[in-house]
Amino acid sequence: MAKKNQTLGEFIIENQASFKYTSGELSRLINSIRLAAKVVNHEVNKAGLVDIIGAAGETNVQGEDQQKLDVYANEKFIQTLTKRNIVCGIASEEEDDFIEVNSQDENHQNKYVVLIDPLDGSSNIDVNVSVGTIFSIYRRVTPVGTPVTIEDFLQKGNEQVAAGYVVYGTSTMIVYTTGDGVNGFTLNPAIGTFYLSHPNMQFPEDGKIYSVNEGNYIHFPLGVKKYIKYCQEEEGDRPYTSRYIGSLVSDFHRNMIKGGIYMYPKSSKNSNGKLRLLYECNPMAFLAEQANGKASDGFGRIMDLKPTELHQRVPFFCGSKNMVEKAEEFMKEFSE
Ligand code: P6P
Repeated sequence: MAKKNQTLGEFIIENQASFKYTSGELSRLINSIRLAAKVVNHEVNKAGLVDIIGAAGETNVQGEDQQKLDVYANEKFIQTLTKRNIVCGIASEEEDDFIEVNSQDENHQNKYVVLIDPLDGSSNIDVNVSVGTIFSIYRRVTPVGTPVTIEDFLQKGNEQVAAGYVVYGTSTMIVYTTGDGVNGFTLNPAIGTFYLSHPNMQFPEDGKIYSVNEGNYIHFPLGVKKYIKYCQEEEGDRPYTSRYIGSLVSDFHRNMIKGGIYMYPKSSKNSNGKLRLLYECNPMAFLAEQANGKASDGFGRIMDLKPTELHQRVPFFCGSKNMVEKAEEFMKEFSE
């Protein structure tokens, strides 16, 4: 049972036995993410002071300008995960293809693959708005002893064994699940220790916050337009409040605490939306469902989708259960 002010390290050890697979490997994996989070946090917190912000002059596989901090965060998480000799493969938003980790696993005995968005919301870095890291962990499905393959990464979200995020905000937090609820840990930067500050996080079933980039309104499907107008009309506990930070992790985190819905729908500009299924939507969906929330592509459960490509995008509706279900009603009623 989670006890407030427990350290992340104590929590991992205490809950290790409840995890159906572990011989400690997953614990070591979460610990490596904890270490990388502290290292990246240190750089994020001083991004304004050194010449580390601003585009690195290259673009990533998504065609987006790569900020130097994107590159740094990507390198740190990959290095830390590789060094611990626990994973057999890593996929990252910043890498065109998956990385086979066999530098220390030449016999391919490691059982886990990790998918990461090393610094989500990076366009906010040089305007001092919070950003985040998102991670998703699976057990490999191809035989141990053979090289990892793309099939190990293209698993449905409901096969995840763990998922979480780091939010580099007014404080730095790690929020994660191993399938037994969601717990949040806040970093005490003075001593570099994460403490359990938000045990058993739960989405309120209802909320009064909707998060969507309304600048895309004219490009949205009719069902999304109708739902946004529903949020804005004078009726009962509406109009709702519009809050959109432009960082999925931050909008999700606020909505999980206060109640709300985050939407990144498809549009005439983005036929499958913008967010990536494997390292953004699936991990956030796992967290949402573990916190009594819901995650949908507007018509069905995100974690039931069978991935076909590493960087594929899907429409994303996530948050308080009743709000997501209401949005789904509009999507179904006005589907084109
Ligand atoms: P837009 C950041 O790039 C991100 O992936 C999410 O974190 C964020 O919610 C969204 O894209 C913002 O996209 O098109 O509204 O600027």
